[in-house]
Amino acid sequence: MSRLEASAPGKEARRRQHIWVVLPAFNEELSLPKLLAAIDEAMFESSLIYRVLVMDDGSTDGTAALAREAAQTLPLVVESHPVNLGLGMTIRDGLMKAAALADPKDLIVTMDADNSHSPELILRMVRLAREGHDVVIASRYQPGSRVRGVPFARRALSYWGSWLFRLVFPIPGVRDYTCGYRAYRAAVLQKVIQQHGEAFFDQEGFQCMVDILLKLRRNHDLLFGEVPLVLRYDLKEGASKMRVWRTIKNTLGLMARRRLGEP
Ligand SMILES: Nc1nc2c(ncn2[C@@H]2O[C@H](COP(=O)(O)OP(=O)(O)O)[C@@H](O)[C@H]2O)c(=O)[nH]1
Ligand SMILES: [Mg+2]
Repeated sequence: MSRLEASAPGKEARRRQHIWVVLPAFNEELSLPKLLAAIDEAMFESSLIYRVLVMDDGSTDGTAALAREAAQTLPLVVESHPVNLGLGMTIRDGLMKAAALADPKDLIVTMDADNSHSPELILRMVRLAREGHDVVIASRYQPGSRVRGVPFARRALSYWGSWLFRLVFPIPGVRDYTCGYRAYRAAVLQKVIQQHGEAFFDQEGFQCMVDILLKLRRNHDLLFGEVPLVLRYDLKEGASKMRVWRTIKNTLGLMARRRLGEP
């Protein structure tokens, strides 16, 4: 009884909400098995029905093979890019695929595949979404947020970035514009994909996360919320894949274009 749940006698069977966890993964063989086990445990303890979508981005290590092996025992789909296309295109393809598979009432979650985000937080994101939020962000800037093991320069960058975004592009309810850990109501993504197609996700690098928010912000009906993130960067296996200067340059360029009203 996973897809369809029995209802009261005489009523039609109802489908319970599914949580689609999209994992953009580039050479994450060290983290992926632990993360998949942690997601499964968290979903089981929270009594949530889930599917994982591993979006392998042309990894050259064992990421794709490990994911396919895990698919034997876990509710998991693997999609692979033949070559490395970068985070933006991977988020695009992961969200498009999840939106195509999901029911409008489902929730689509993206999180890093590097073990720095705890899947236990998904339960709170689900609660906020069920209480009426359309997008829920795991935020480093809420009471109760904690950050462990992030180098000072990265921390400072993200902190001042948050201030700049709030000043230039305020979105009620949003303080963390760049974190990759988010939940979207599936209906919201399905609608923008129906309207704009894959062109909705046109930023190639790490600035894709900001870009999605700036585009969704145009829809004034949407409600954004945040839950406090405990970022365990100290648990991250391997180095960060973010090219910091390139990301700063691309993000500032994106802000300037959006401010000037260009697409
Ligand atoms: N698809 C794809 N994913 C990437 C790439 N670079 C990083 N990622 C993924 O994006 C997420 C964020 O990268 P990460 O190194 O954790 O960045 P940081 O946490 O901001 O330092 C992780 O899940 C990575 O596997 C890339 O070139 N392609
Ligand atoms: Mg990370």
